[in-house]
Amino acid sequence: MRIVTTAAAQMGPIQRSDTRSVVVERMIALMDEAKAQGADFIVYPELALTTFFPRWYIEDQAEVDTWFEREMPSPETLPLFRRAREHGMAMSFGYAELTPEGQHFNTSIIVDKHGAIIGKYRKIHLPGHSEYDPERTHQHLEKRYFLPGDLGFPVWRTMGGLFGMCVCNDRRWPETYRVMGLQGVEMVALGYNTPSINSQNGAEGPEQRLFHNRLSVQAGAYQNATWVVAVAKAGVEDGHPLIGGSLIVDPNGVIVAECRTEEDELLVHPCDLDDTVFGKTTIFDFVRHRRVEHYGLITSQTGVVLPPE
Ligand code: ING
Repeated sequence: MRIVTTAAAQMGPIQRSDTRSVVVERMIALMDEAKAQGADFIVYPELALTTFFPRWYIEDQAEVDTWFEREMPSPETLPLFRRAREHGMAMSFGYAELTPEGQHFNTSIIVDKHGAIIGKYRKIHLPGHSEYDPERTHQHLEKRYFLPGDLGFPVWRTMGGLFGMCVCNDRRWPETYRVMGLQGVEMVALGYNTPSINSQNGAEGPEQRLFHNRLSVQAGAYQNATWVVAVAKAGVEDGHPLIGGSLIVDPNGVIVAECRTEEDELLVHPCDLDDTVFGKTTIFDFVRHRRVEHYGLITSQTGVVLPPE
């Protein structure tokens, strides 16, 4: 038994006018509740410190940069790191990273129970667009504000197991989980900010968004025999609704806990990392069953092969 009692700390909306300090207070309240329920590890959403600012078209780079953190821990997040160390609790959260070289990433980190940042991931699959699109009901300018991640999908040995991260749109791509699965990952921690409606197809509403969230996360977990903890920033931010539906999914793809609200809401579950062993040594024993020599076409393909005229 290698139990990591894991808390999914879903957060409700963060308004454009909310300060980071007020947000950190909410994160600490969730952390205290997680401690009271015996959690060893707490996972927060993507861009957990601010509103989902990529919905706004901003031309002035200095204004864009106000949404980014130049250092971590930053002055506003120091109380969170301190409380985590007091609780002896590991944590993962997402934030907008501005590097000393001036590069902008949609980043998430894993911090161990001593308060040391042991892992960093930068979002690779950036959805949306880079220029203002008047056709859309709302903007989604991640391609404008962030560079694609340059760290790959690492897996770290910590908390007695193998942990990895991804961010939001990454969870929709099977490659994300498989690259970590091939490294033996036993728990993937991810946050998301997913609009409840599609900016290009009004027909797709929250029900379908929630369905695709479950589908993507359950498939990733099952097909790589890993736990997946997927945590939403939810609710209405300055009039723009985001889905909730945070999940803890076990290595068989079974949802063991799911949020019901679009507010700050905590899930806590004793995740036994040994529950990954059966899948990894039977149906998804990659060494015995994958036939990489036959996959060449897939790795060389760049886009969709259209049917003959
Ligand atoms: N948000 C959304 C997500 O991938 C999206 C964007 C929603 C893309 C639905 C495609 C379909 O969950 C972020 N931040 O990636």
